[in-house]
Amino acid sequence: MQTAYLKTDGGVPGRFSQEINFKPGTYQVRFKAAKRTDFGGPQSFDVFYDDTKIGSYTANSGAFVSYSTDTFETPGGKHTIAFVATTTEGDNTAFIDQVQVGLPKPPEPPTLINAGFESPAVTGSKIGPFTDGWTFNSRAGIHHNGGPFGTGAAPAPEGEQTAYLKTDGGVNGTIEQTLSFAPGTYTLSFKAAKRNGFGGLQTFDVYYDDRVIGTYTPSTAEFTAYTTQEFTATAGTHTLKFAATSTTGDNTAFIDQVTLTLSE
Ligand SMILES: [Ca+2]
Repeated sequence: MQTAYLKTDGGVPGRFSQEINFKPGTYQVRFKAAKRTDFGGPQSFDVFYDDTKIGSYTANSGAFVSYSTDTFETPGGKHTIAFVATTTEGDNTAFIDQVQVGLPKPPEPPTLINAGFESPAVTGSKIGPFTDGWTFNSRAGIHHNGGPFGTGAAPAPEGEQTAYLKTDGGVNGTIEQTLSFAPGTYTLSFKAAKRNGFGGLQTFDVYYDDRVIGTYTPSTAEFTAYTTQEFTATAGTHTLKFAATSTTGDNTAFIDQVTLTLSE
């Protein structure tokens, strides 16, 4: 029924903390965080064990997402776990809930945030730049069934909204998301379609960091399933990106139902 929140407002970053009586050992803090929607900017924050920073985070989705800190060792006794906001300007809020201090768990494969582009909920469309799990540039956005693309957009294969990647005015759309990966070999799957009855075909590349793991040109208005090449991720944060590559004309591809799969 309740969450904590960390605000930055009037240049004062929020902070909350708790002193815990530890048994000696290795621990990790786990929690869920979400951003405040439709007001202010994303809040970033650090988590501390006493004066040791054990993680830095930015709550950039309106839905709660699970996070785990780095592991830390304690000799036992009383120590303080603190959550400290790090933005210094604007009026930014992160909500934090379900904080647990526990034994470390092995890293889990990451979960894409807003994988079906259902957030933010729009009645028509919303063009970037904005961030909601994914970061959309000025030629990418979210489209609702029946929105301004009209019959040019097939109904979303998942939910009621899709992403779109445009090229126009010589600027290419990009949609990207940075995730904390567990090591392993992954593929990214998604569905894509072209815009019907207007403009040309959109081509786009899919990236794991700087590496292209697939190049696509949806040629029908019906959504088609695609899967990238396998890519091997190391532990740590990496970025998945859809980047339009057509350079002239007014071209649009719709994308939905993105799935990240650990294959081994
Ligand atoms: Ca969707």
